[in-house]
Amino acid sequence: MSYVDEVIDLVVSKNPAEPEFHQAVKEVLESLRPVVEANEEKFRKEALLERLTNPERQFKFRVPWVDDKGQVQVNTGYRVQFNSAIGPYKGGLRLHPSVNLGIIKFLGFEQIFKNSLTGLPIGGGKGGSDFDPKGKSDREVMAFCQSFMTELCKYIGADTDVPAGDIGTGAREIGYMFGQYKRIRGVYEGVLTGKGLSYGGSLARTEATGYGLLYLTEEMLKCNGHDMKDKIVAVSGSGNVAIYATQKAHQLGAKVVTVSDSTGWVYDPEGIDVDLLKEVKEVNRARLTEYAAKRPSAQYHEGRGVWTVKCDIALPCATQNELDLEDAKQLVANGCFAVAEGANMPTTLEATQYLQENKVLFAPGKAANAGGVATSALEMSQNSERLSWTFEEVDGKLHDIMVNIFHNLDDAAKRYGVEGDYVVGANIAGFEKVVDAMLAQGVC
Ligand code: NDP
Ligand code: 2IT
Repeated sequence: MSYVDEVIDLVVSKNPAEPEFHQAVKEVLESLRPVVEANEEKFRKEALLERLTNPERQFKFRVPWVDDKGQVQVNTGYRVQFNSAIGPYKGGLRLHPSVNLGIIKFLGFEQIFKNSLTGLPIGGGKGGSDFDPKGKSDREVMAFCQSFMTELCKYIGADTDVPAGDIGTGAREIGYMFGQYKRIRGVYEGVLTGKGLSYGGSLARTEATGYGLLYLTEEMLKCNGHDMKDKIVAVSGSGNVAIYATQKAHQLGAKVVTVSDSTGWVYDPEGIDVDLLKEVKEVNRARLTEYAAKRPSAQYHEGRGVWTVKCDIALPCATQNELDLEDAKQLVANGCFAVAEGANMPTTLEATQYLQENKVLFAPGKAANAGGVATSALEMSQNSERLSWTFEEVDGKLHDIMVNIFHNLDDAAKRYGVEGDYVVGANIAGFEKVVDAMLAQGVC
Protein backbone atom coordinates (compact mmCIF):
# COMPACT_ATOMS: atom_id res chain seq x y z
CA MET A 1 0.00 0.00 0.00
CA SER A 2 1.32 3.49 -0.79
CA TYR A 3 2.40 5.71 2.09
CA VAL A 4 -0.40 8.20 1.29
CA ASP A 5 -3.08 5.48 1.42
CA GLU A 6 -1.64 4.08 4.64
CA VAL A 7 -1.79 7.44 6.36
CA ILE A 8 -5.31 8.19 5.09
CA ASP A 9 -6.46 4.84 6.56
CA LEU A 10 -4.66 5.61 9.80
CA VAL A 11 -6.28 9.04 10.10
CA VAL A 12 -9.74 7.59 9.48
CA SER A 13 -9.29 4.78 12.03
CA LYS A 14 -7.62 6.91 14.72
CA ASN A 15 -10.07 9.81 14.44
CA PRO A 16 -13.48 8.15 14.25
CA ALA A 17 -16.65 10.20 13.67
CA GLU A 18 -14.74 13.20 12.28
CA PRO A 19 -15.89 13.19 8.62
CA GLU A 20 -14.88 16.78 7.85
CA PHE A 21 -11.36 16.13 9.15
CA HIS A 22 -11.13 12.97 7.03
CA GLN A 23 -12.32 14.93 3.98
CA ALA A 24 -9.71 17.67 4.44
CA VAL A 25 -6.89 15.17 4.98
CA LYS A 26 -7.92 13.11 1.94
CA GLU A 27 -8.02 16.15 -0.32
CA VAL A 28 -4.59 17.32 0.76
CA LEU A 29 -2.82 13.95 0.82
CA GLU A 30 -4.28 12.87 -2.54
CA SER A 31 -2.86 16.07 -4.05
CA LEU A 32 0.52 15.46 -2.48
CA ARG A 33 0.90 12.00 -4.02
CA PRO A 34 3.51 13.02 -6.62
CA VAL A 35 5.63 14.84 -4.03
CA VAL A 36 5.34 12.01 -1.50
CA GLU A 37 6.10 9.33 -4.09
CA ALA A 38 9.26 11.17 -5.11
CA ASN A 39 10.42 11.19 -1.45
CA GLU A 40 8.66 8.11 -0.10
CA GLU A 41 11.54 6.46 1.75
CA LYS A 42 12.65 9.63 3.49
CA PHE A 43 9.14 10.78 4.43
CA ARG A 44 8.27 7.33 5.79
CA LYS A 45 11.40 7.18 7.91
CA GLU A 46 10.61 10.63 9.26
CA ALA A 47 6.93 9.68 9.81
CA LEU A 48 6.30 13.00 8.13
CA LEU A 49 2.66 12.47 7.16
CA GLU A 50 1.77 10.97 10.55
CA ARG A 51 3.22 14.08 12.20
CA LEU A 52 1.53 16.41 9.74
CA THR A 53 -1.93 14.92 10.38
CA ASN A 54 -1.57 14.81 14.18
CA PRO A 55 -2.11 18.12 15.98
CA GLU A 56 0.81 19.18 18.15
CA ARG A 57 -1.69 19.84 20.94
CA GLN A 58 -5.45 20.17 21.44
CA PHE A 59 -7.52 21.63 24.26
CA LYS A 60 -11.15 20.94 25.08
CA PHE A 61 -12.69 22.79 27.99
CA ARG A 62 -15.91 23.64 29.81
CA VAL A 63 -17.38 27.11 29.29
CA PRO A 64 -20.03 27.89 31.91
CA TRP A 65 -21.85 31.23 31.77
CA VAL A 66 -25.06 32.77 33.13
CA ASP A 67 -27.89 33.76 30.75
CA ASP A 68 -30.25 36.72 31.17
CA LYS A 69 -32.73 34.61 33.13
CA GLY A 70 -30.09 33.68 35.69
CA GLN A 71 -29.78 30.15 34.30
CA VAL A 72 -26.30 28.63 34.06
CA GLN A 73 -25.48 27.46 30.53
CA VAL A 74 -22.58 25.17 29.64
CA ASN A 75 -20.78 25.10 26.31
CA THR A 76 -17.65 23.31 25.16
CA GLY A 77 -14.57 25.26 24.03
CA TYR A 78 -11.77 24.02 21.75
CA ARG A 79 -8.36 25.13 20.59
CA VAL A 80 -6.32 22.91 18.30
CA GLN A 81 -2.67 23.91 17.91
CA PHE A 82 -1.95 21.95 14.78
CA ASN A 83 1.45 22.88 13.44
CA SER A 84 4.03 25.49 14.49
CA ALA A 85 6.79 24.62 12.00
CA ILE A 86 6.77 28.02 10.31
CA GLY A 87 5.44 30.32 13.04
CA PRO A 88 3.14 30.72 16.04
CA TYR A 89 -0.24 29.01 15.71
CA LYS A 90 -2.67 31.29 13.88
CA GLY A 91 -6.31 30.77 13.02
CA GLY A 92 -9.84 31.82 13.90
CA LEU A 93 -12.39 30.95 16.56
CA ARG A 94 -15.70 29.60 15.28
CA LEU A 95 -18.83 30.10 17.40
CA HIS A 96 -21.61 27.96 15.96
CA PRO A 97 -23.81 25.16 17.37
CA SER A 98 -22.34 22.70 14.84
CA VAL A 99 -18.80 23.05 16.26
CA ASN A 100 -17.14 19.85 17.48
CA LEU A 101 -13.55 18.61 17.63
CA GLY A 102 -13.63 17.17 14.09
CA ILE A 103 -14.72 20.50 12.58
CA ILE A 104 -12.01 22.38 14.46
CA LYS A 105 -9.41 19.82 13.36
CA PHE A 106 -10.42 20.11 9.69
CA LEU A 107 -10.17 23.87 9.91
CA GLY A 108 -6.84 23.73 11.78
CA PHE A 109 -5.40 21.30 9.23
CA GLU A 110 -6.42 23.51 6.29
CA GLN A 111 -4.98 26.51 8.10
CA ILE A 112 -1.45 25.01 8.07
CA PHE A 113 -1.27 25.11 4.28
CA LYS A 114 -3.24 28.33 3.90
CA ASN A 115 -0.95 30.17 6.28
CA SER A 116 2.09 28.79 4.50
CA LEU A 117 0.73 30.06 1.16
CA THR A 118 0.55 33.63 2.50
CA GLY A 119 4.35 33.65 2.63
CA LEU A 120 4.16 35.02 6.17
CA PRO A 121 5.54 33.32 9.32
CA ILE A 122 2.38 31.80 10.82
CA GLY A 123 1.63 28.22 11.85
CA GLY A 124 -1.77 26.52 11.78
CA GLY A 125 -4.41 26.48 14.54
CA LYS A 126 -8.14 26.83 15.05
CA GLY A 127 -10.62 26.98 17.89
CA GLY A 128 -14.15 27.77 18.85
CA SER A 129 -17.20 26.58 20.69
CA ASP A 130 -20.69 25.19 20.14
CA PHE A 131 -22.05 28.47 21.56
CA ASP A 132 -24.56 30.22 19.26
CA PRO A 133 -24.28 34.03 19.43
CA LYS A 134 -27.49 34.34 17.39
CA GLY A 135 -30.42 35.65 19.41
CA LYS A 136 -28.26 36.32 22.50
CA SER A 137 -28.10 39.71 24.19
CA ASP A 138 -24.81 41.63 24.23
CA ARG A 139 -24.51 40.82 27.94
CA GLU A 140 -24.92 37.10 27.29
CA VAL A 141 -22.33 37.20 24.51
CA MET A 142 -19.96 39.03 26.87
CA ALA A 143 -20.55 36.48 29.65
CA PHE A 144 -19.76 33.64 27.26
CA CYS A 145 -16.67 35.36 25.79
CA GLN A 146 -15.26 36.16 29.23
CA SER A 147 -15.72 32.59 30.43
CA PHE A 148 -14.27 31.19 27.18
CA MET A 149 -11.19 33.44 27.46
CA THR A 150 -10.74 32.68 31.16
CA GLU A 151 -9.71 29.18 30.10
CA LEU A 152 -8.25 29.91 26.64
CA CYS A 153 -5.85 32.56 27.97
CA LYS A 154 -3.71 29.84 29.54
CA TYR A 155 -2.73 28.50 26.13
CA ILE A 156 -2.33 31.54 23.88
CA GLY A 157 -0.07 34.60 23.57
CA ALA A 158 1.30 37.03 20.98
CA ASP A 159 4.31 34.77 20.28
CA THR A 160 2.65 31.37 20.79
CA ASP A 161 -0.90 31.30 19.44
CA VAL A 162 -2.94 34.20 18.05
CA PRO A 163 -6.66 33.51 17.47
CA ALA A 164 -9.02 35.68 15.37
CA GLY A 165 -12.57 35.70 14.02
CA ASP A 166 -14.44 33.08 12.02
CA ILE A 167 -18.15 32.18 11.77
CA GLY A 168 -19.99 33.84 14.66
CA THR A 169 -16.90 35.67 15.93
CA GLY A 170 -16.71 39.27 14.79
CA ALA A 171 -15.53 42.58 16.21
CA ARG A 172 -17.88 42.42 19.22
CA GLU A 173 -16.69 38.98 20.36
CA ILE A 174 -13.00 39.78 19.75
CA GLY A 175 -13.38 42.93 21.88
CA TYR A 176 -14.85 41.05 24.85
CA MET A 177 -12.21 38.33 24.58
CA PHE A 178 -9.35 40.83 24.33
CA GLY A 179 -10.57 42.67 27.43
CA GLN A 180 -10.69 39.45 29.45
CA TYR A 181 -7.24 38.30 28.27
CA LYS A 182 -5.72 41.64 29.28
CA ARG A 183 -7.43 41.52 32.65
CA ILE A 184 -6.27 38.01 33.55
CA ARG A 185 -2.81 37.97 32.00
CA GLY A 186 -2.04 41.61 32.74
CA VAL A 187 -0.35 42.21 29.38
CA TYR A 188 -1.39 44.43 26.51
CA GLU A 189 -0.25 42.49 23.47
CA GLY A 190 -1.43 41.44 20.03
CA VAL A 191 -2.86 38.14 21.25
CA LEU A 192 -5.89 38.36 18.96
CA THR A 193 -6.36 39.81 15.48
CA GLY A 194 -9.46 41.39 14.04
CA LYS A 195 -9.33 43.86 16.92
CA GLY A 196 -11.11 47.21 16.83
CA LEU A 197 -9.15 50.13 15.40
CA SER A 198 -9.04 51.92 18.76
CA TYR A 199 -7.11 49.09 20.45
CA GLY A 200 -4.60 47.69 17.99
CA GLY A 201 -6.68 46.47 15.06
CA SER A 202 -5.56 46.87 11.46
CA LEU A 203 -7.31 48.88 8.81
CA ALA A 204 -8.64 46.61 6.05
CA ARG A 205 -8.79 43.46 8.24
CA THR A 206 -12.61 43.61 8.17
CA GLU A 207 -12.61 43.72 4.37
CA ALA A 208 -9.59 41.46 3.87
CA THR A 209 -11.04 38.00 3.27
CA GLY A 210 -13.67 39.17 0.78
CA TYR A 211 -11.37 41.62 -0.96
CA GLY A 212 -8.57 39.04 -1.09
CA LEU A 213 -10.94 36.51 -2.62
CA LEU A 214 -11.67 38.92 -5.46
CA TYR A 215 -8.01 39.88 -5.94
CA LEU A 216 -7.11 36.22 -6.40
CA THR A 217 -10.15 35.53 -8.58
CA GLU A 218 -9.33 38.51 -10.78
CA GLU A 219 -5.76 37.26 -11.26
CA MET A 220 -6.97 33.73 -12.04
CA LEU A 221 -9.39 35.13 -14.65
CA LYS A 222 -6.73 37.39 -16.14
CA CYS A 223 -4.29 34.51 -16.55
CA ASN A 224 -7.00 32.51 -18.31
CA GLY A 225 -8.09 35.25 -20.72
CA HIS A 226 -11.10 36.61 -18.79
CA ASP A 227 -11.91 39.56 -16.53
CA MET A 228 -14.50 40.54 -13.91
CA LYS A 229 -16.17 43.25 -15.95
CA ASP A 230 -19.93 42.73 -16.41
CA LYS A 231 -19.78 39.18 -15.04
CA ILE A 232 -22.79 37.86 -13.14
CA VAL A 233 -21.69 36.51 -9.77
CA ALA A 234 -23.52 34.21 -7.33
CA VAL A 235 -22.39 34.64 -3.72
CA SER A 236 -23.55 32.45 -0.84
CA GLY A 237 -23.53 33.55 2.80
CA SER A 238 -24.14 37.09 4.03
CA GLY A 239 -21.54 37.41 6.75
CA ASN A 240 -18.11 39.03 6.85
CA VAL A 241 -16.65 37.22 3.83
CA ALA A 242 -19.76 37.45 1.64
CA ILE A 243 -20.35 41.16 2.29
CA TYR A 244 -16.85 42.31 1.36
CA ALA A 245 -16.58 39.86 -1.55
CA THR A 246 -19.76 41.43 -2.92
CA GLN A 247 -18.43 44.94 -2.38
CA LYS A 248 -15.13 44.25 -4.18
CA ALA A 249 -16.84 42.34 -7.02
CA HIS A 250 -18.97 45.44 -7.66
CA GLN A 251 -15.90 47.69 -7.54
CA LEU A 252 -14.32 45.48 -10.21
CA GLY A 253 -17.34 45.90 -12.49
CA ALA A 254 -19.17 42.61 -11.85
CA LYS A 255 -22.74 42.21 -10.59
CA VAL A 256 -23.51 40.02 -7.58
CA VAL A 257 -27.10 38.78 -7.76
CA THR A 258 -27.41 36.44 -4.75
CA VAL A 259 -26.62 36.17 -1.03
CA SER A 260 -27.87 33.62 1.51
CA ASP A 261 -28.04 32.71 5.17
CA SER A 262 -28.86 29.51 7.00
CA THR A 263 -32.61 29.95 6.49
CA GLY A 264 -32.95 31.28 2.96
CA TRP A 265 -31.51 33.20 0.03
CA VAL A 266 -32.06 36.34 -1.97
CA TYR A 267 -32.05 36.80 -5.73
CA ASP A 268 -31.61 40.44 -6.64
CA PRO A 269 -31.29 40.85 -10.42
CA GLU A 270 -30.47 44.56 -10.03
CA GLY A 271 -27.37 43.62 -8.03
CA ILE A 272 -27.05 43.26 -4.24
CA ASP A 273 -27.25 46.59 -2.42
CA VAL A 274 -24.17 46.30 -0.17
CA ASP A 275 -25.05 49.25 2.07
CA LEU A 276 -28.45 47.74 2.80
CA LEU A 277 -26.92 44.29 3.35
CA LYS A 278 -24.46 45.78 5.85
CA GLU A 279 -27.24 47.56 7.69
CA VAL A 280 -29.29 44.35 7.92
CA LYS A 281 -26.42 42.04 8.89
CA GLU A 282 -23.75 44.16 10.62
CA VAL A 283 -25.93 46.71 12.39
CA ASN A 284 -29.33 45.05 12.96
CA ARG A 285 -28.01 41.42 13.11
CA ALA A 286 -31.24 40.52 11.28
CA ARG A 287 -32.31 37.89 8.72
CA LEU A 288 -32.28 38.31 4.93
CA THR A 289 -36.08 38.63 4.97
CA GLU A 290 -35.41 42.18 6.20
CA TYR A 291 -33.17 42.85 3.18
CA ALA A 292 -35.89 41.57 0.83
CA ALA A 293 -38.57 43.63 2.60
CA LYS A 294 -36.57 46.84 2.04
CA ARG A 295 -35.44 46.16 -1.52
CA PRO A 296 -38.17 46.06 -4.19
CA SER A 297 -36.00 44.25 -6.77
CA ALA A 298 -35.13 41.37 -4.39
CA GLN A 299 -36.87 38.01 -4.23
CA TYR A 300 -36.56 35.98 -1.03
CA HIS A 301 -36.64 32.15 -1.09
CA GLU A 302 -36.68 29.77 1.86
CA GLY A 303 -34.03 27.02 2.03
CA ARG A 304 -31.10 26.48 -0.35
CA GLY A 305 -30.97 27.57 -3.98
CA VAL A 306 -28.17 30.05 -4.70
CA TRP A 307 -26.45 27.68 -7.13
CA THR A 308 -29.57 27.33 -9.31
CA VAL A 309 -29.21 30.92 -10.50
CA LYS A 310 -27.52 31.55 -13.85
CA CYS A 311 -24.08 33.04 -13.22
CA ASP A 312 -20.60 33.30 -14.72
CA ILE A 313 -18.75 33.07 -11.42
CA ALA A 314 -19.72 31.36 -8.14
CA LEU A 315 -18.24 32.42 -4.79
CA PRO A 316 -19.31 30.13 -1.93
CA CYS A 317 -18.75 32.23 1.23
CA ALA A 318 -20.87 30.53 3.93
CA THR A 319 -19.68 27.18 5.29
CA GLN A 320 -18.27 23.71 4.57
CA ASN A 321 -19.93 21.37 2.06
CA GLU A 322 -22.51 23.92 0.93
CA LEU A 323 -21.87 23.21 -2.77
CA ASP A 324 -22.46 19.55 -3.66
CA LEU A 325 -22.39 17.50 -6.85
CA GLU A 326 -25.96 18.44 -7.86
CA ASP A 327 -25.12 22.13 -7.38
CA ALA A 328 -21.95 21.71 -9.45
CA LYS A 329 -23.95 20.12 -12.30
CA GLN A 330 -26.43 22.98 -12.20
CA LEU A 331 -23.65 25.59 -12.27
CA VAL A 332 -21.97 23.95 -15.25
CA ALA A 333 -25.30 23.59 -17.10
CA ASN A 334 -25.90 27.31 -16.53
CA GLY A 335 -22.53 28.29 -18.02
CA CYS A 336 -20.60 29.12 -14.85
CA PHE A 337 -16.89 29.11 -15.73
CA ALA A 338 -15.17 29.96 -12.42
CA VAL A 339 -15.63 29.00 -8.78
CA ALA A 340 -13.51 30.52 -6.00
CA GLU A 341 -14.00 29.45 -2.40
CA GLY A 342 -14.42 32.26 0.13
CA ALA A 343 -15.43 29.77 2.83
CA ASN A 344 -13.33 26.87 4.11
CA MET A 345 -14.01 23.66 2.14
CA PRO A 346 -17.45 24.76 0.88
CA THR A 347 -17.28 22.43 -2.12
CA THR A 348 -17.57 18.66 -1.63
CA LEU A 349 -14.82 16.45 -3.09
CA GLU A 350 -17.22 15.10 -5.76
CA ALA A 351 -18.37 18.59 -6.73
CA THR A 352 -14.79 19.84 -6.99
CA GLN A 353 -13.91 16.93 -9.25
CA TYR A 354 -16.96 17.53 -11.46
CA LEU A 355 -16.19 21.23 -11.82
CA GLN A 356 -12.56 20.54 -12.72
CA GLU A 357 -13.51 17.83 -15.22
CA ASN A 358 -15.82 20.33 -16.87
CA LYS A 359 -13.02 22.89 -17.20
CA VAL A 360 -14.40 25.29 -14.60
CA LEU A 361 -11.56 27.41 -13.15
CA PHE A 362 -11.49 26.37 -9.50
CA ALA A 363 -9.64 28.27 -6.74
CA PRO A 364 -9.60 26.33 -3.44
CA GLY A 365 -10.34 28.10 -0.16
CA LYS A 366 -6.92 27.64 1.34
CA ALA A 367 -5.61 29.95 -1.39
CA ALA A 368 -8.66 32.04 -2.24
CA ASN A 369 -9.65 33.02 1.31
CA ALA A 370 -6.09 33.42 2.63
CA GLY A 371 -6.41 37.21 2.53
CA GLY A 372 -8.06 37.25 5.95
CA VAL A 373 -5.30 35.47 7.79
CA ALA A 374 -2.63 37.26 5.73
CA THR A 375 -4.01 40.58 6.92
CA SER A 376 -4.15 39.19 10.46
CA ALA A 377 -0.41 38.56 10.12
CA LEU A 378 -0.03 42.18 8.97
CA GLU A 379 -1.96 43.20 12.10
CA MET A 380 0.56 41.20 14.16
CA SER A 381 3.43 43.05 12.45
CA GLN A 382 1.84 46.42 13.21
CA ASN A 383 1.27 45.41 16.85
CA SER A 384 4.92 44.34 17.16
CA GLU A 385 6.25 47.63 15.86
CA ARG A 386 3.49 49.56 17.69
CA LEU A 387 2.49 51.38 14.51
CA SER A 388 -0.61 51.51 12.34
CA TRP A 389 -0.42 51.45 8.59
CA THR A 390 -2.88 53.25 6.30
CA PHE A 391 -5.77 51.46 4.60
CA GLU A 392 -4.03 51.84 1.24
CA GLU A 393 -0.80 50.34 2.58
CA VAL A 394 -2.52 47.26 4.03
CA ASP A 395 -4.84 46.83 1.06
CA GLY A 396 -1.88 47.14 -1.33
CA LYS A 397 0.06 44.46 0.54
CA LEU A 398 -3.05 42.24 0.58
CA HIS A 399 -3.42 42.64 -3.17
CA ASP A 400 0.21 41.69 -3.78
CA ILE A 401 -0.04 38.70 -1.44
CA MET A 402 -3.11 37.34 -3.25
CA VAL A 403 -1.55 37.80 -6.71
CA ASN A 404 1.57 36.07 -5.43
CA ILE A 405 -0.42 33.18 -4.00
CA PHE A 406 -2.13 32.62 -7.32
CA HIS A 407 1.19 32.49 -9.17
CA ASN A 408 2.70 30.15 -6.60
CA LEU A 409 -0.10 27.64 -7.07
CA ASP A 410 -0.11 28.07 -10.80
CA ASP A 411 3.65 27.42 -10.89
CA ALA A 412 3.43 24.40 -8.56
CA ALA A 413 0.69 22.88 -10.74
CA LYS A 414 2.84 23.41 -13.84
CA ARG A 415 5.94 21.93 -12.16
CA TYR A 416 4.02 18.73 -11.43
CA GLY A 417 2.48 18.49 -14.91
CA VAL A 418 -1.10 19.36 -13.90
CA GLU A 419 -1.38 22.86 -15.32
CA GLY A 420 -4.58 24.62 -14.25
CA ASP A 421 -5.24 22.26 -11.32
CA TYR A 422 -5.12 24.88 -8.59
CA VAL A 423 -6.19 22.40 -5.91
CA VAL A 424 -3.05 20.33 -6.41
CA GLY A 425 -1.02 23.53 -6.88
CA ALA A 426 -2.21 25.02 -3.58
CA ASN A 427 -1.65 21.87 -1.58
CA ILE A 428 1.84 21.30 -2.97
CA ALA A 429 2.92 24.95 -2.69
CA GLY A 430 1.61 25.16 0.90
CA PHE A 431 3.18 21.82 1.86
CA GLU A 432 6.67 22.49 0.50
CA LYS A 433 7.55 25.25 2.96
CA VAL A 434 6.04 23.44 5.97
CA VAL A 435 7.82 20.19 5.18
CA ASP A 436 11.12 21.94 4.71
CA ALA A 437 10.77 23.61 8.12
CA MET A 438 9.65 20.37 9.80
CA LEU A 439 12.60 18.42 8.45
CA ALA A 440 15.04 21.18 9.40
CA GLN A 441 13.76 21.21 12.98
CA GLY A 442 14.30 17.50 13.56
CA VAL A 443 11.94 15.10 15.29
CA CYS A 444 9.45 17.33 17.09
P1 NDP B 1 -20.02 35.02 9.47
O1 NDP B 1 -20.44 34.45 10.76
O2 NDP B 1 -19.77 36.47 9.36
O3 NDP B 1 -21.06 34.63 8.34
C1 NDP B 1 -21.36 33.30 8.06
C2 NDP B 1 -22.43 33.26 6.99
O4 NDP B 1 -22.59 31.90 6.56
C3 NDP B 1 -23.78 33.72 7.49
O5 NDP B 1 -24.50 34.26 6.43
C4 NDP B 1 -24.40 32.40 7.96
O6 NDP B 1 -25.82 32.43 7.99
C5 NDP B 1 -23.91 31.45 6.91
N1 NDP B 1 -23.81 30.10 7.50
C6 NDP B 1 -23.06 29.72 8.55
N2 NDP B 1 -23.24 28.43 8.84
C7 NDP B 1 -24.14 27.99 7.94
C8 NDP B 1 -24.74 26.75 7.71
N3 NDP B 1 -24.43 25.68 8.47
N4 NDP B 1 -25.61 26.65 6.68
C9 NDP B 1 -25.90 27.73 5.91
N5 NDP B 1 -25.37 28.95 6.09
C10 NDP B 1 -24.49 29.07 7.08
O7 NDP B 1 -18.73 34.18 9.05
P2 NDP B 1 -17.60 34.53 7.98
O8 NDP B 1 -18.18 35.29 6.85
O9 NDP B 1 -16.45 35.09 8.72
O10 NDP B 1 -17.17 33.08 7.50
C11 NDP B 1 -17.75 32.44 6.36
C12 NDP B 1 -16.80 31.35 5.87
O11 NDP B 1 -15.54 31.93 5.52
C13 NDP B 1 -16.47 30.25 6.88
O12 NDP B 1 -16.26 29.04 6.19
C14 NDP B 1 -15.15 30.72 7.48
O13 NDP B 1 -14.41 29.64 8.01
C15 NDP B 1 -14.48 31.28 6.23
N6 NDP B 1 -13.40 32.23 6.42
C16 NDP B 1 -13.56 33.36 7.17
C17 NDP B 1 -12.53 34.25 7.31
C18 NDP B 1 -12.67 35.53 8.05
O14 NDP B 1 -11.73 36.31 8.06
N7 NDP B 1 -13.81 35.83 8.66
C19 NDP B 1 -11.22 33.98 6.70
C20 NDP B 1 -11.18 32.83 5.87
C21 NDP B 1 -12.23 31.98 5.76
P3 NDP B 1 -26.56 32.60 9.40
O15 NDP B 1 -26.31 34.01 9.81
O16 NDP B 1 -27.99 32.28 9.13
O17 NDP B 1 -25.92 31.60 10.32
O1 2IT C 1 -10.25 30.65 8.21
C1 2IT C 1 -9.51 31.64 8.39
O2 2IT C 1 -8.47 31.80 7.74
C2 2IT C 1 -9.94 32.63 9.37
N1 2IT C 1 -11.00 32.49 9.96
C3 2IT C 1 -9.06 33.81 9.67
C4 2IT C 1 -7.98 33.44 10.64
C5 2IT C 1 -7.14 34.58 11.15
O3 2IT C 1 -6.28 34.28 11.99
O4 2IT C 1 -7.28 35.71 10.71
